[in-house]
Amino acid sequence: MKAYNLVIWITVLIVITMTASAINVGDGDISDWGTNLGNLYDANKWNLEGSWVPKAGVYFVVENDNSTCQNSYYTSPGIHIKGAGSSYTSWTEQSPTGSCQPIGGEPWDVEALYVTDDNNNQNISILAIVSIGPEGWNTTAGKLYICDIAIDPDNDGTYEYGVIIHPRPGLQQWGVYEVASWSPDFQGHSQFCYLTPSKNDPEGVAKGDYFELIDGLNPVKDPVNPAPGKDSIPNWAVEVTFYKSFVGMQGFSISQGSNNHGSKYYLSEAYCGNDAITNEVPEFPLLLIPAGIIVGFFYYHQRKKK
Ligand SMILES: [Ca+2]
Ligand SMILES: [Ca+2]
Ligand SMILES: [Ca+2]
Ligand SMILES: [Ca+2]
Repeated sequence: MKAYNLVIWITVLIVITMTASAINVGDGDISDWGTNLGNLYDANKWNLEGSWVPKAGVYFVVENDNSTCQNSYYTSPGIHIKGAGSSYTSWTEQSPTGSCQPIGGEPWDVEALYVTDDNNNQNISILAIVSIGPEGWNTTAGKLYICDIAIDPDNDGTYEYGVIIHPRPGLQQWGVYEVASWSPDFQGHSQFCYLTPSKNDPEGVAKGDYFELIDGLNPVKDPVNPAPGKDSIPNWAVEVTFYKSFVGMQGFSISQGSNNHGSKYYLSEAYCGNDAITNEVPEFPLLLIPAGIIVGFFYYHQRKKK
């Protein structure tokens, strides 16, 4: 019976460590994603790996700056890690075009994507750290913004839903839409940039917030004429939360997904396009090891009885 009690205790502890407390969207602050993320407001801590690590229950990928090659825009490899909570591994960023990315340097960098859900299994919350602000960025192709957030609730590679970050004609800012098709970015590198909805009305409207983080040593506030270089461009946070029912995940955790295969989230900037970032939440990843421990524990005590 003692063994049985211990198993219950272990299970309770696992559930406590797995659940993330609610994310507060609209507070102009990202430290609710984990106290370490408060370091991203600090010019001296921005480039530390630990500053990007969130609290338990938050799945994340960071691709800040350029890990594959250094050039005039990037003299250090930056931060490239992915994981869940304090458990993470280093990660080599993929380059679909074979070029150093983000092409054009910091103005086109998508830095990080965080995803979590709440204790009551009601909401999905997403945090993106990006280099293009809400005013957009002037280019020869016109004014460009970061793309829509693409959501694949069953992790099969098709993004059936999207969240509109910037309003476009007929589309509502922060609307969560069912997707008919995706347009690529302006150079064709990123497959999933701007969504075309399957019907006029969104499935629902997320609560969203887009605000500036303090960046580096010399923030330049003018998004039209920035100085190149990783410390001269302001960085921005995009924070959204919405009901799981909007994306067909009612009653499912993000690690279950709508089909028990996890779920996937994707965000690209809109021009040089190969700087896309994908946050895949694998099926039950946090449960596997603790469940193994429990099974092993039972096995050990059953054998001990005999
Ligand atoms: Ca917040
Ligand atoms: Ca960066
Ligand atoms: Ca990046
Ligand atoms: Ca899908």
